[in-house]
Amino acid sequence: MYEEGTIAAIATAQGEAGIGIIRISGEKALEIATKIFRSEREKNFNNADPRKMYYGNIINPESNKIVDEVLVVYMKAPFTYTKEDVVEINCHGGIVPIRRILELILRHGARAAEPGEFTKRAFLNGRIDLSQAEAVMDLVSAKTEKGFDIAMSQLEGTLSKEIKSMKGEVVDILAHIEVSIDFAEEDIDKIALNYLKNKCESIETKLKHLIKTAETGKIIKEGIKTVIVGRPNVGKSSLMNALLKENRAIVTEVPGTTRDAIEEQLIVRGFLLKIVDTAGIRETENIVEKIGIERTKELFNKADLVIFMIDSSKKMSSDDIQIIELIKNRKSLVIINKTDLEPKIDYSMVKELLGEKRIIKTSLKEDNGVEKIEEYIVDMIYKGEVKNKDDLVLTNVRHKNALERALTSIGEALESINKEMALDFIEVDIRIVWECLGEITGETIREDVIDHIFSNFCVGK
Ligand SMILES: Nc1nc2c(ncn2[C@@H]2O[C@H](COP(=O)(O)OP(=O)(O)OP(=O)(O)O)[C@@H](O)[C@H]2O)c(=O)[nH]1
Ligand SMILES: [Mg+2]
Repeated sequence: MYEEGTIAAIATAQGEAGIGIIRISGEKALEIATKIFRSEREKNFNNADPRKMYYGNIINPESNKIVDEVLVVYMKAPFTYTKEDVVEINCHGGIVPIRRILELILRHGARAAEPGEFTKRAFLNGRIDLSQAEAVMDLVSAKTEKGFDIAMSQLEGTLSKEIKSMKGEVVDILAHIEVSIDFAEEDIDKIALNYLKNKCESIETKLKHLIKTAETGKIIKEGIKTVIVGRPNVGKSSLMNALLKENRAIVTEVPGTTRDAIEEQLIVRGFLLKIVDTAGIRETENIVEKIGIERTKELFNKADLVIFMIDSSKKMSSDDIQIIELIKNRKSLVIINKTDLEPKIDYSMVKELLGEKRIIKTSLKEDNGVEKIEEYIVDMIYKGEVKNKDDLVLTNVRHKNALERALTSIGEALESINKEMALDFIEVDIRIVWECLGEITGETIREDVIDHIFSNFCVGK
């Protein structure tokens, strides 16, 4: 699993940029740099002070030609990203200099790093645990501020700490079982069983809470799939445009304007919203419109949130009632639009049919109510599962799966306790819990799984 040797890779994105960085990590990092780097200030780079930037040139030692003008820094083990000797070369940010320098490094004793290999070394050398290493990847790939904040907090160890504390409790339970097995061979002490039961229940509660946050975590990482539905002409495309703050969808006074769904992504108060404006739903003979409506229904089924729009200047129709049936058991928000016009809608009927749902009144013509919709979306994300907005949130499916397996086993342990089964039985389940928790931080995970995790990283990270 730990491939020896000094590794090198381009750490910055490849394209035209101010600078590009090439990173070398391993025993030979300094030796390689000394071969190819010439600096006025330090003739022998082997004697370079750690963490000091040196100005100079990368030279091809075979031809003595200058490859690029650079800044180089040497970082001495173990106080580096990988806990090994690291050299970073800052060169001009074009594709040619970066690749030439990397080739030179590879010719002088390093090998090309695998995807995520620097971070893998940081993990294998014990600087960070596996969940923190995964957070590094989430940081790099974060598309929203919230996604970034959560990854940052996991890198700092919020999740690791929680898992460690749970593991501590599990170890206590195991120790208790060991002692009880040794001392009370025949009749298991009631007090001991009660103690075990309380401990297991406490862990069960914590696991359940953490697993629940995964729903929020998924939304933060992948975005909220939102679909706007309603009868033709109620203002769906106008809402899409208002949220996007641009005229993306065509808005006209003709009902049936939107024929094919339009999907856009936008950031609402730090969250990614994947929003779809759809063809208005109504009974129709028009074939194009019919297909559009069918597609609306498909999108509807995949959505995390359904925004159902009604026109307050019209009476509700059977088409509305049909949509209400569809959203009954869905996370949905009701918007009553066109409140600037003379109301024709029967509000008591709205209340009766949709009383449970959150209703927001808007006039998109007068730019009224969009803020409330944004607020609702943010609240919806946090509601229930995450009380405090800085709480720990699960964003990784692997972590969630491990916790779900831990939860199953703790449930089985509790069942055995309730049946007053032999302690050995209980112990087996508790050990599984311990292993599942260790998979998250990386102590009890198979090598091939670790390799697989890092293979999804980018090269140079
Ligand atoms: N008075 C008033 N008119 C509005 C309001 N919101 C939208 N409209 C108008 O209503 C008409 C229809 O708006 P759209 O946004 O195209 O409605 P839609 O639901 O996308 O319609 P389809 O694509 O046909 O299903 C346009 O003429 C809008 O300018 C509002 O709050 N008040
Ligand atoms: Mg439309």
